[in-house]
Amino acid sequence: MSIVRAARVAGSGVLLAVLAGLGCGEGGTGAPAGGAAGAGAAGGAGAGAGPPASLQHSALACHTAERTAIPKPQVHLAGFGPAEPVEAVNTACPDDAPEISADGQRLYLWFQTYHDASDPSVQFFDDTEIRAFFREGNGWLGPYVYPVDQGTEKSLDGEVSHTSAGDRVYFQSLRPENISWPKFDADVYAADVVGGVPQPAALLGPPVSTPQLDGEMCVSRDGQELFVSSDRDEPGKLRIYRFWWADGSWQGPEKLGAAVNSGAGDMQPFLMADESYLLWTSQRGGYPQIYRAARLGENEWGPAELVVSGPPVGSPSLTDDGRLLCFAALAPAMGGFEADVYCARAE
Ligand SMILES: [Ca+2]
Ligand SMILES: [Ca+2]
Repeated sequence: MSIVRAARVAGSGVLLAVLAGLGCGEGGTGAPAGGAAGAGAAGGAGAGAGPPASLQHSALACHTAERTAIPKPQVHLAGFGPAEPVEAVNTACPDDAPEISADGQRLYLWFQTYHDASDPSVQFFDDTEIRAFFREGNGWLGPYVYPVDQGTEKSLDGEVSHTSAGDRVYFQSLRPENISWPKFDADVYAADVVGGVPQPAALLGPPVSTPQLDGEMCVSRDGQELFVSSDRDEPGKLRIYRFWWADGSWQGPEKLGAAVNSGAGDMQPFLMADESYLLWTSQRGGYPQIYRAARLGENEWGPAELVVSGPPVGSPSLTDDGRLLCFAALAPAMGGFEADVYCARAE
């Protein structure tokens, strides 16, 4: 989910009531994917087609069948066809923060059952989940619950990001293990994925997570870098920071330069598997749109180019062959927001 939106929702006081009175936990330091992260590595989510037997079908239902119209996004990438909604996964409720897997066989998203977060009946921790879908022919099987919340008492989990091999998942979460729980600020978590199922996750403590907002990150597909959205330098202003794995721990941060971090709100990074481009969501145009910048060096980036415009759009990801781009498109709805997943394919 958008940590910007999450912060706004928290301001309503609904969440604060949920969070009151709970203590602060302590987490370990996560390690990146071990060994070679080759495509199709045994034991990873990439092994085999279809859902793992232990994944359960979602029991959460959208509270309304009434669809909110979302203006069609425009893709400005040479060689790409138009963006199309992924109707097999979209509902009348928010289907947000998608990730397409490296091989295009799995699609993950963040789902919530309601729009109106000011409704006191909303159960923040119970009415959201990470969903997984599995490609079957031209469609998608699902929704299955993707249980990144194993081993914690309660959690509000956000956008997931996987290595190419699918053996490691990174995501943002609000849970009692957070650094500054019960303050509403996401932290970054990571878990091994065994047989397509995430194992209990560990908090990535400093320098990756801070007492400020940290989330909506991506792990590089080789598992050796993290790009994290955070307002650690200026509360309320999201910027993208880079971390890298060396000497057995995460090093950093390095703030990305002005080509990426405009100061207007930059978030939701995605590094392409061949590391040619970073894609991300920027509010430099006045509302969220998707941009990309060529990678010229370790932390050197070319000028920002608009990739997807239209309604507010965000959370880009691409398959490792760079031929399938998926993202979320948003519209205001019923006092909250509606989001659907769109994808565009290289022709
Ligand atoms: Ca934090
Ligand atoms: Ca939707």
